[in-house]
Amino acid sequence: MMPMQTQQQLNRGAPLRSAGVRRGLAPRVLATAAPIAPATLAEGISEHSGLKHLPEAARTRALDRKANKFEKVKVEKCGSRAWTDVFELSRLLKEGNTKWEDMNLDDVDIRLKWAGLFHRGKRTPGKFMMRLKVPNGELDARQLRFLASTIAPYGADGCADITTRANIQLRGLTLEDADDVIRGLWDVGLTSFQTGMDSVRNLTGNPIAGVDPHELIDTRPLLRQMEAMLFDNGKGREEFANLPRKLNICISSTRDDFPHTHINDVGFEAVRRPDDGEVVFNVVVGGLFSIKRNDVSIPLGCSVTQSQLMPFTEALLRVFRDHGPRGDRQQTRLMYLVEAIGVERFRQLISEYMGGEELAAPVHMHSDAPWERRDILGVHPQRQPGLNWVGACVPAGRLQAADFDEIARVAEKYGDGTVRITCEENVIFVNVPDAKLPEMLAEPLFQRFKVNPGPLLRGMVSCTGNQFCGFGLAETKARAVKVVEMLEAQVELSRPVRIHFTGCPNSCGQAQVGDIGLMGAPARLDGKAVEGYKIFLGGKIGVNPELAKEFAQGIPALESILVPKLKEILINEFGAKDKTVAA
Ligand code: SRM
Ligand code: SF4
Repeated sequence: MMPMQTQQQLNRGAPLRSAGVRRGLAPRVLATAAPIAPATLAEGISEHSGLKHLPEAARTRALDRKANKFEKVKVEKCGSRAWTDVFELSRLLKEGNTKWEDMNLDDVDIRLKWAGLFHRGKRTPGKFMMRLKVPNGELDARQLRFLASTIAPYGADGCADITTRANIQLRGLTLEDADDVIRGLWDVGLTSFQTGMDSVRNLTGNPIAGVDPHELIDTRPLLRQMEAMLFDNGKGREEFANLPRKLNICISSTRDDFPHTHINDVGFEAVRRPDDGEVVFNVVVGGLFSIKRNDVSIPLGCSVTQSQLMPFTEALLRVFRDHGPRGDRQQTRLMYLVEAIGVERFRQLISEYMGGEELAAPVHMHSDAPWERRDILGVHPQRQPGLNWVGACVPAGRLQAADFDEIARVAEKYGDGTVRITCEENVIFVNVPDAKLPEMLAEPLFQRFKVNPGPLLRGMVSCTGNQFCGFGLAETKARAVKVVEMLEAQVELSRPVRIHFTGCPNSCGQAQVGDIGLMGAPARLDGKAVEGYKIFLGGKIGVNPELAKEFAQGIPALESILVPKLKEILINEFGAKDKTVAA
């Protein structure tokens, strides 16, 4: 537990509640923001500085007067130090040898994110969210049970979420317990390292990889290998700890584009080469959502073979690290580097970093046959005869400790003891024999996590929202479930409609990907400022992806206003029938 005195200090609001903190920075960071004189370089770079792995030009950018404040935090001490600091802080707190008020605020609020610990200082002071890495969203029963054990001790504060990157976030953790949880994660083959700040995010692939009759390649071994290479088997790779910004990478193996290559910084699209039938990957780069800009990725103009995939990814990361912008934080994502130097030069740099490796031209990938993006919830025959995958809807992705245990039990009893979690925040059981289906589907778990949910619940996605997230302008998860339930009671739809809720313009809930997107935004009601949403329409994923466009703004978040507004949209734009009106 957090010391009482500190809890009071946090509640009192000083100094953590300053404007700096609201933006994710403590006042002390702002105070140390003066540029470091070039003389520091001449004296040699501290082994603790984030400059250590940067070449001269990148150091200059990191030290520039115009470098953003996170660059200064990294110059002072590399985020990778959190990989040892977290154990030290946990130990000192457990022994009672340090107090919260004595700790470095940059470490607690910023650098610990490199170890996957996000202090939820604004909403739940003293409690941390821990973000994991689950490559390709695949978990086994042992891992699921361990996850249950990490949150169970925190009672009502402890819960978890499946994220929009097919990943797990644990909630309610204290820093005292972090060291034990990290060691336990390693023991079961998971990690929380390099999941936050300027690191590569969870690697996403096809959630039905290996069982999908339509996949071109099983994305799991590729992503596992990439994970091991990029993050040194979960222990953290210092060389990649000081990127200019986060980087999202995914591999898509079907025309459904389940991992959304169009909104990842780096997307690998599997395609079969017509001449020799080998599966290679067309590369697209620069997709991003942010407060300032939302864009789909653009073709890099090359394809990579399976044997080039790892060296290519490693080289791309080095190019981004060494050449990426480090000024205005809102202009540091990969797209800005690609635009600044041009697609050709960016591709050429990657090839140079690969030792002059030739990169082949992209391969024409789509057959002209129409393709409807598949809905993978429900029971589906696998490519292995007699076996099925069973997709179940986890409303808003929220899980309790008991849910993890129950998912593990069901996966072991009826499947092969593994599950996949998805970017739509759902869970897929695999390798279920035909004969076991009836008994499995009668399990109580599927009364809550429905295998055949309604047309809106099955496509509903929600970010964390202001329940835990300091950026949140609106509550999302609980409201999303409520609003969708109310709408399903009132309208009849002939096809599913995907509604994405996101609490602010960072768009972690991918509002622009949904058929309908709701984004937390200011609104007014009877002249007073209230929580509200913007509404987006028309997101498309897969072949010819499109981002949803803003349709309405300033909609108060009250169900009495939101539900009729969405009902009208469903009727006018999606052909819904009003069930409340007699025929
Ligand atoms: Fe996100 C920051 C949650 C997917 C764009 N995101 C945050 C933080 C860390 C802010 C904070 O410190 O509180 C949120 C943590 C809240 C919490 O307590 O959970 C947060 N993002 C999430 C998750 C959990 C949403 C969810 O409910 O699923 C997702 C975790 C993914 C994961 O497992 O790693 C999550 N975030 C995304 C996505 C979607 C995606 O990757 O497909 C995006 C948009 C795509 C993109 O990145 O281009 C996204 N998050 C952001 C941004 C805007 C980035 C930018 O360039 O400006 C921020 C703010 C930032 O990084 O400064 C942000
Ligand atoms: Fe937080 Fe905004 Fe991301 Fe939602 S979209 S998790 S509110 S940063």
